[in-house]
Amino acid sequence: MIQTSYDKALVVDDERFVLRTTASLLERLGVRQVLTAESAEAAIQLITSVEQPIGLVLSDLNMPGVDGVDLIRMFDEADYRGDLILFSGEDPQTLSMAESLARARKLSVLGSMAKPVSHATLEEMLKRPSLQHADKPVRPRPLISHEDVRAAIENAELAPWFQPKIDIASRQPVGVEVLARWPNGPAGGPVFPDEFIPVAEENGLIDKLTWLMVDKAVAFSNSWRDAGIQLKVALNVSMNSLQALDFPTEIERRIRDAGGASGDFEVEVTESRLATDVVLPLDVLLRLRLKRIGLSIDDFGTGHSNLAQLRDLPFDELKLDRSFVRGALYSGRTEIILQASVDLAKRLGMTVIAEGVETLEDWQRVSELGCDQVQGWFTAKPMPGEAIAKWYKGWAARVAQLFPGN
Ligand code: G
Ligand code: G
Ligand code: MN
Repeated sequence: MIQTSYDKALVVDDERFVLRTTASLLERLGVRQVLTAESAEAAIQLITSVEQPIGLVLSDLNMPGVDGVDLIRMFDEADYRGDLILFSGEDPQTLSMAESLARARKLSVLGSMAKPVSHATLEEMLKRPSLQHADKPVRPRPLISHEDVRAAIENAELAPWFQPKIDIASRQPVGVEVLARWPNGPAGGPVFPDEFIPVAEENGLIDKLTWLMVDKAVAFSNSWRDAGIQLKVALNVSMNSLQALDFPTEIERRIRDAGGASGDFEVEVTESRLATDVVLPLDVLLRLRLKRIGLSIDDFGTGHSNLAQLRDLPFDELKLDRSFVRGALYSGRTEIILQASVDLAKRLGMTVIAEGVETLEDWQRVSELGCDQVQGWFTAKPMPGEAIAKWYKGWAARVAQLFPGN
């Protein structure tokens, strides 16, 4: 018997027989307590009322009065943060669409399966890594004010954290992505970018935030260089900031004034939450290129990143969105899209990096697809600049363990 990490699970189906058999399967697989619900409404009530959170929900996709689309919306609106397995008598294509819909809503879907639920399939699915954002708070916090964000930027309370990028062929760290962190927010604890980036964007503070990240990141970059560590530093810049024609000159000046070289930096173009249909200005991108600042298209496969941009704009790196990278393990269709994206980018002469690589299995898969680099929790979570040198040394030892013999 495997030992699952689930304390409490919930099975949702309108047929009692299915409830009973599935619940007993889960118990045999080591789940301590299994609750059941005969309707979506009853399930939502349990999810929102039970004190000890439910870690896993197995739900039928089609129940009287509630179809799969409603069901997924209900889980999302109930702010369910545990893992989810969908099952149904529908065809595999429908199941896979439902899975994608749930993922688009940021639900942590382990997978989907056809009825009847079998012991072997369930056992395999329970071993899959959870997609829960483990280092993020489970409940949304109260909204933070733009005064707080402004003060945090002006007092330089925000810090750049860094997540390594590794070259697959050489297994060497080649760069780091800068991710803004606010360690001591208004409520005392850390505040994550999902909360303060939108506030900064909506209140005209995003450029100030970018410059703070640049100034601080260049200082770290210098210290690594002095220690013999060469890492290209990738800054997240929202499309809104790139509308300003003087952006390239300003970023270059900041890098130079802080003692860095612009060729050691790149810009990851991220979607702005303000305007989703802004066009990236070619003149700004061209200027960045002339200054040897790398250009990376972020979150490829979602939102703003599209084929027209690949056609028209001089990107040198493509970052595959992590939702694709994770999904690749479980869906044939995703894998086809992923393979085509990688081939396309390679033929356009771009470097391809896979985000969200969490396991060695992910690493091997994206390596087989032809990706050049990986980034993700498998190699390292984002860390403060002071921690990079130590991590860098430790990585060499880990490579020797992970890939013995070469
Ligand atoms: O680790 P993570 O929670 O840091 O980042 C969440 C999101 O916030 C990512 O999509 C990332 O692009 C964005 N983000 C993180 N740091 C910055 C930043 O300095 N500027 C901008 N514009 N976006 C950032
Ligand atoms: O800019 P971008 O949206 O790509 O930001 C990267 C985001 O992904 C950050 O929120 C970062 O903390 C997160 N992240 C980085 N590596 C992993 C990973 O392996 N798994 C998951 N789930 N998130 C990751
Ligand atoms: Mn990014």
